[in-house]
Amino acid sequence: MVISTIADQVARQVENVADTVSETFFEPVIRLGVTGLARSGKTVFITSLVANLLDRGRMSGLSAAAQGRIEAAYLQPQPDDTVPRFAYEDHLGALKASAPRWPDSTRAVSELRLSLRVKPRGLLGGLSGPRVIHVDIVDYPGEWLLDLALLDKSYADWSAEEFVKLGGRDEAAAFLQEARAVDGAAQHDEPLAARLAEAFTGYLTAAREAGYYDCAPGRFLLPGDLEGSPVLTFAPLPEAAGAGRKALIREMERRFEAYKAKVVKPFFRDHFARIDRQVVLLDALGAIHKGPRAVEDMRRAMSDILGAFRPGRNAFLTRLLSGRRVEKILFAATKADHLHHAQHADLTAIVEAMLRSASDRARFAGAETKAMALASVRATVEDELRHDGDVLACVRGKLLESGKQAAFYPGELPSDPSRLLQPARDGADSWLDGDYQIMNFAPAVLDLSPGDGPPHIRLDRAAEFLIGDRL
Ligand SMILES: Nc1nc2c(ncn2[C@@H]2O[C@H](COP(=O)(O)OP(=O)(O)OP(=O)(O)O)[C@@H](O)[C@H]2O)c(=O)[nH]1
Ligand SMILES: [Mg+2]
Repeated sequence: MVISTIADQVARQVENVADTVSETFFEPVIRLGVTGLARSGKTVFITSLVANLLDRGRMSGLSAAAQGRIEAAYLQPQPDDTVPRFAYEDHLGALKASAPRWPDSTRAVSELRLSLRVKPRGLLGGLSGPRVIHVDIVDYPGEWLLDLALLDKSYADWSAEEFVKLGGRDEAAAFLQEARAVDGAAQHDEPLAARLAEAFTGYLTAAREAGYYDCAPGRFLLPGDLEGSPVLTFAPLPEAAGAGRKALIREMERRFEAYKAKVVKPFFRDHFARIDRQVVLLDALGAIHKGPRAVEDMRRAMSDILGAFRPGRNAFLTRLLSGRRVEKILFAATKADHLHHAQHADLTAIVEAMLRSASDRARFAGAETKAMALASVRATVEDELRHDGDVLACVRGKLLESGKQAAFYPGELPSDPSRLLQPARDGADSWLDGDYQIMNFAPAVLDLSPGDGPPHIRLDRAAEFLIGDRL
């Protein structure tokens, strides 16, 4: 028994060493994290990125592809046996169907290994043979990153902050009423705890719907297989003087701590700490459509996310990373195919301005960062619309809801981003200058020539920034 355990351990160590040796000396691995809040476009991004790296006809912005140095690209079994595989074939299948669909929503972490056989650049290319570089793509919900802030807080601090924040939000009225009526010092009662957690989850869901991004704890919105478990059955409560060991508030506190220890920390340890490059996807057009508050919230979420990547911000994380750090972070506004290309520069400028102010706020000095606007899968074509004697540069596509073809002009984005960001910061209720529309387009039928991946906008540039220097 003992001997077999030891043998097992030795075998495992040998395996680990073997992994490390092959990775360091022969086959470098890039771990690319892909995150973003729900519906920001993570699944479509990964699916199209992989399809376009397998068939590189539309990847001229990726220099290794343009120089013909990528000899082969193929999918391989991923290194982590316990992480669900990213269902690439299913997602691509949905996009490629004769009646194309967007892939289903995904609610947890998943992973895919894409391996590239690359000829080294320059002189070396002629001397040494090609190398294999593995790109491990890890898809995880952005909501989980925002939980990092919870690690620094006690239950009492967190509750107090939540009550201040929720006080200003209509979506929280029902929960606040219920929570304030509760005596936290009374003995713990499971049905009551469950009711409070449910009301709190109801608030989080409504808040997210309304455009708030600071909806932690993230797993309340994406519970997965933790649904109904005690780590997700708690809520903030007002301070309760004289609460004994068996009081409701003590049990809530214990569960809050369990959430930190058993949900938040393992995610950072097992996934986050191993990432080399990161792309954060933002549905910036969606936020602009929702209004100034959503834009301001997105800016804050960006700085919270950046904060997570700043070494030294959090004691737990600093210990965990021990000198390792993410080298590059791309903030990408997705779904740019909702805009005519004449407006892309304005969208990029808005995300750039948000990133600048987020870096100031997070006092970020770490990874190289970049902002850009892209479309993972282009669902529209460009068109012109005549309106009151003007010609509007717009896009045309098939509407998701009705299946009808329609031309669409979302509104004129200002070329000076502060015209959006300033009112957002000042807490304006609506945009003064105009209204911004959004429409959901169905994916277009993909009629691909051999060697071409799905049509996209600037996905090749995103790949160049994220992995180009390592190829
Ligand atoms: N027009 C257009 N729509 C897109 C694009 N990418 C995503 N979308 C839309 O955004 C929706 C969400 O995209 P997903 O890739 O599923 O987003 P996600 O972040 O994986 O969402 P969850 O898994 O629910 O968190 C899709 O169903 C599409 O409607 C794009 O490049 N162009
Ligand atoms: Mg998804």
